[in-house]
This record gives sequence, C-alpha cells and structure tokens, in this order.
Amino acid sequence: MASTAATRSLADIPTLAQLYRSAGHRHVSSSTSDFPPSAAINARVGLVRGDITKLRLDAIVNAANKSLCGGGGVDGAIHRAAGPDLLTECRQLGGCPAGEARITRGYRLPAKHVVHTVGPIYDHADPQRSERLLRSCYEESLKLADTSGVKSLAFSGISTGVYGYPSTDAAQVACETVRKYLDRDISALERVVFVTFEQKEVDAYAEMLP
Ligand code: AR6
Repeated sequence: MASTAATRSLADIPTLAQLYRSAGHRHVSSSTSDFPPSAAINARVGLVRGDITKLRLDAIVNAANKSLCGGGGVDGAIHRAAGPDLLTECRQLGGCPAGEARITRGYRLPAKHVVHTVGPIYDHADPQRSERLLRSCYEESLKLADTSGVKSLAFSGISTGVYGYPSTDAAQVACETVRKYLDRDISALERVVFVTFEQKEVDAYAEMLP
C-alpha cells in the first residue's frame, strides 16, 4: 500500500542557491566541473534526499526498463504509488528503447506526469556507450518534459541501482546534461530537481555540483 508520508512541493525543496547559503551544506569546491558557477542556474536546480513518489511537481522521471511495464526500485515505487491506471497507459506505449523517454499521466501520484526513461545497463567493457546512453536519457527527458509544458521536473538516479552505473560517474553526466540544457536559454523549465535516495548518491552529487 502506498505510504501516506508527507508530500513535498516545490517550496519544500531547496535550490542549490539556498543550500549553498545554509550552514548545513557541505560545499565541496569541484575540480571536476567544466562549467563556471552560475547564480541563475543554482536558483533553477534543486537537490533533495527522499522518495521521488512524494514530490508534488509537474513531472518526475522514472528509471524504467524497455517494457515500460514496471519493475523493482524506483520504477516499482512509482507504479505502486500511481496505481494500476499507470500500467494501463504504459502498456499502450509499446515499450521504449534505452536512451529514449516517454511521458504519461501521474494518476494517484502527487506529480502530474511521469517521464519514463530507460537507462543503460552499465557495461564495464564499453563505458563510453553507457555514458552516451545515459546522457541521452537526461537530454530526451528534459526535451520531452519541456515540450509537454512541464515547468518542474525531478530526476531519480537513472541506472544507478540494479543497472549498476557508478553513482559518481552518473552524477557527473546528470549535472553536465542538465546544466547544458538549462544554459541553452530555449528552455521553459523553471526547476530541475535531483533526488538522491541512498547515501552513495548524496555523496556523488555533493562532489559534482559546482
Ligand atoms: N525515490 C527516489 N529514488 C529511488 C527510489 C525512490 N522511491 N527508489 C529507488 N531509488 P533503480 P536502474 C533510486 O534500481 O538502476 C527497475 O526494476 C535508487 O537508489 O530503481 O535504472 C526497472 O524496472 C537508485 O539510485 O533503477 C529496471 O528494470 C535509482 O533510484 C531497472 O530497475 C535507480 O535505481 C532499472 O534500473
């Protein structure tokens, strides 16, 4: 049964600008970022630890599989919280290849929509291919959300669970792709939120964000 723990709306999710101002945030000066710090971007990017199914935003991004018919991890949590109508709509989409994205309604979720993207299963023999596909997941999700009128969007850590993508490498791809997209200036997206769930992800984002 879906938990009744409190939902969080945009006002309850700190932006990077707010986190950097607050004493509690461990700001690691990143030597891994090619991007200069930007106050404008820091006001449009949020970071929160918790359950993505509790976020009352325009859309949340699901780490799905090619069938789009649900599974474990965040995918299972989203389907459980959204209820059976989500699966009915997903079935009509006929699957989704890795690196692409599809959008559905959110049904019983607090979020209005779900963007489903299929991350790569991390391939230690070909990390470049895995990176290309993960980058594509973020880009395609951002574009699809943006063209669908979504103004606030939250990402789970695509591929960083059972698909085995190392969290720090994945956080770098996520941060770079979102930064490039928001820098383009054609985006109507007002807020992009990174949702961390486990400690390893919290550490990975703390290291990556400029
Ligand atoms: N809220 C936010 N993040 C979560 C939540 C949650 N409720 N639950 C898990 N995570 P995973 P993948 C984080 O395994 O690696 C599914 O079975 C988790 O800590 O859900 O892309 C699909 O059907 C991790 O960082 O997705 C596919 O078959 C991140 O979500 C396969 O798993 C992604 O972990 C996809 O694997």
